[in-house]
Amino acid sequence: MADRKLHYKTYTAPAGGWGAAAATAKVLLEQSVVTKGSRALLAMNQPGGFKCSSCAFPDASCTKTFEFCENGAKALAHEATKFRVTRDFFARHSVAELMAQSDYWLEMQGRLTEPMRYDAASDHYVPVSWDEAFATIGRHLRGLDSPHRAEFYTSGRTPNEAAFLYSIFVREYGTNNFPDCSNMCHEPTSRGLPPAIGVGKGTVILDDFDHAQAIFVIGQNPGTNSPRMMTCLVEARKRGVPIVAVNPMPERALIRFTEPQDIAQMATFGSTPIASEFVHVKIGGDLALLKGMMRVLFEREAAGEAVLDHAFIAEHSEGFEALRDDVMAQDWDEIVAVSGISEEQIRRCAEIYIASNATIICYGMGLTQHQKGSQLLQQVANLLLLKGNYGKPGAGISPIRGHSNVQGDRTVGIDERPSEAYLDRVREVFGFDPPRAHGHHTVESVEAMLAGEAKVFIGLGGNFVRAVPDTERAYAAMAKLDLTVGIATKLNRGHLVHGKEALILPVIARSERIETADGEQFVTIEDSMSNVTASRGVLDPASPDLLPEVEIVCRMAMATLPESRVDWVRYIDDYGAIRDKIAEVYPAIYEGFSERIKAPQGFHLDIAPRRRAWLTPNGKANFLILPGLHVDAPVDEADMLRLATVRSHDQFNTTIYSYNDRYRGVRGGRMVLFVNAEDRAARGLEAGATVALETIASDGIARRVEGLTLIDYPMPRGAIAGYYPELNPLLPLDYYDRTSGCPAAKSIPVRIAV
Ligand SMILES: Nc1nc2c(c(=O)[nH]1)N[C@H]1C(S)=C(S)[C@@H](COP(=O)(O)OP(=O)(O)OC[C@H]3O[C@@H](n4cnc5c(=O)[nH]c(N)nc54)[C@H](O)[C@@H]3O)O[C@H]1N2
Ligand SMILES: Nc1nc2c(c(=O)[nH]1)N[C@H]1C(S)=C(S)[C@@H](COP(=O)(O)OP(=O)(O)OC[C@H]3O[C@@H](n4cnc5c(=O)[nH]c(N)nc54)[C@H](O)[C@@H]3O)O[C@H]1N2
Ligand SMILES: [Mo]
Repeated sequence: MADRKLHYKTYTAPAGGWGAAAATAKVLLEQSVVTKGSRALLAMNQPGGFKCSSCAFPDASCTKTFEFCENGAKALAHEATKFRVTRDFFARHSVAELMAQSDYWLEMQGRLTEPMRYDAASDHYVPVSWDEAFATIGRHLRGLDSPHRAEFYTSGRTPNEAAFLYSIFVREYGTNNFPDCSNMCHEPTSRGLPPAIGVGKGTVILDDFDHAQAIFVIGQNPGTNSPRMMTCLVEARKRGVPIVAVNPMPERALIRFTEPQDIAQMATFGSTPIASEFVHVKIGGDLALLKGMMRVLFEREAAGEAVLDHAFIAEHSEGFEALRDDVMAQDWDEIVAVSGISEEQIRRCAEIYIASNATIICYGMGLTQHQKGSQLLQQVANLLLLKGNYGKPGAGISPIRGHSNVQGDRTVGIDERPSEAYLDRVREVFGFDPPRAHGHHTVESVEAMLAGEAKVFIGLGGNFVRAVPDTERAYAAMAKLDLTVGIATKLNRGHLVHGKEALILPVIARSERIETADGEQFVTIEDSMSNVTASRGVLDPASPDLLPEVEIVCRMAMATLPESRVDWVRYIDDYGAIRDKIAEVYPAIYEGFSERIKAPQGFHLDIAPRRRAWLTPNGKANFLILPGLHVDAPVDEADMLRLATVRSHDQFNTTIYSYNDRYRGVRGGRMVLFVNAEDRAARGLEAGATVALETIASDGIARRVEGLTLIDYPMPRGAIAGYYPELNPLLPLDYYDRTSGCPAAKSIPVRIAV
């Protein structure tokens, strides 16, 4: 059904500014946490306080007084909310009734308060003791004929200490089945970059933004998804640094932004233009654009100029000639046709790149979520290598991660394809033999459920069933399981689409204090720029019956592995002891963890390319080739549109804060499609028409979403956008990047049906 209250009006004001300030006040009011929330906001991202859970962009708490971020405030308000989901709530609503409610409604019910178990006879969740809950998990896991029949999901809010212990527990149990939210997100970074530059992480730190001479922001919407990054962009722009934004959607904050911290700007309703060059690329057109830019560099060299860093290339890299041959084989007509960008503008972008001696390229889901996402990132790495943009101030590659600790979780062992060296360390440190066979990533875990091979699903945070592709099939997959466990702060759809038995285990949130028998504990997280910091909650837990994630992991392990070699009892109370073990397993990067974490602003993990050291098999940075210009398989159907599923300004992944998307001018609904007016008219449709969308796929499965309102929007021809997770039913499970396993959620081939 179409949204009845839907309203659309082009947004012309700058992003940020008073709109952001007003939205912050409103959300604190809505969640009834004005005083408590404001107090907590002051502790957020400050030394001695806790880390914002809304994104992984580093905070500048050490240099700036108060970083204001509207979406950080929303995340906090929703966590500190006064609303509660109690046993009475579950007694009032059957699971079938709850299933009929929207994701927004579920979120608005508030914080979970005590462990619950699913009672099939009444179709209600009923209270269960913690002891009984852990006994249930232990019984199921011990009862499986193979440990590979269990899937252990992690979402990236989980702190290092809990994630590390989880990775040890699951490996001692006997499997590497670690589907992770990262598998749907920056896995192309983790898998694509190591063969190129030796690490699967960014090479930039926050300071570099002060030294950059050019910044590219590709496939990323920082004004909404990493608002703290806007401070860096505003400051760079004020210094006259060119900023090139590459996006099929002219995201408002990339065009004009008012810094809510800038009192003068706020008072005068001023704003800063952000992008000096807005590149309105087609969906999936980035490879052609990158090759076009590289082509300009090679053409200039062929004409006798020296625009490349030849010394760097000679000393540090391999594969240069092969890259040049590949790039020069693409002709301009095709580059322009596939990217949707004129040769003239591509040349301007290349000139900006050539003129800069220190360039940062940032990117997000617009690059990773394609069928060849991993290899596409290697082309980003190539462009940077050509001018030696690694290991000098102001330069490097900067994947902007999503969840606040998604990078940290992977660093400390959440990895379905662990290295031999790591497994050897685990054996030495903990004295058990970890399994060597690779486990399931997210898509493979759903496939295992569909095939009836998987029996148990444990979700350490997140909302798996709403985040994964192919919603209907995912629901069916979960229903086949014997046991599903959701370890969470808030009620979500994942708790309602459950196995034969099901548990909801509520946790202490990031903003809340953790007290154990040993006293107050803190946790640590690693941000998108490899900075590790402490996080200490300041609020009282939402209920006395919550447990910290660390304790939940330890007690699951104790219930499952009575003969365990690991001192779980100790780790429940002493988080310092966990950090000591992290240091033992990862001496190269975490040596002296407990001491180093005492620094108020934390410490940086070593990033080898910053030293121009290359942890690749040949010890060099490698130019890698991706032939052709397409990152998604071309589809031979005249009616085809490429669908990008994106986030609105008022959601955090599957958590919906409201039905508005301020900067895109949408109010009162999420069932919308942003479409180019000519594409709409070519189909004989009026603006505001309600349509259905169908996936074009050859697997014989019909995928359709109804009730979508067409909004005329400056999209390139052939491109269409709508919201995640509402459009996940259109994303086929096997439509993913084969190198990383990441679903291609930004380039689903679809057709409009009426
Ligand atoms: N408030 C808030 N903050 C968040 C999140 C949230 O949901 N809400 N989610 C967190 C998480 S887990 C993540 S991963 C990040 C996500 O942050 P982003 O990466 O910014 O996320 P998206 O909104 O999915 O899409 C990014 C952009 O890609 C563009 N795009 C789509 N297709 C293409 C393409 O083919 N090429 C190019 N160049 N661009 C394209 C879209 O128009 C959009 O502007 O944010 C994190 N922070
Ligand atoms: N079509 C499409 N699909 C996508 C994407 C897309 O762009 N398009 N993006 C993908 C990306 S980038 C990601 S990262 C995934 C996100 O996938 P997930 O990480 O699985 O999803 P979230 O919505 O972030 O999870 C929200 C839930 O986490 C729980 N939670 C919140 N805080 C905490 C905490 O501190 N501890 C614990 N234990 N639980 C907590 C709450 O109960 C909340 O309901 O989705 C992916 N799916
Ligand atoms: Mo993400």
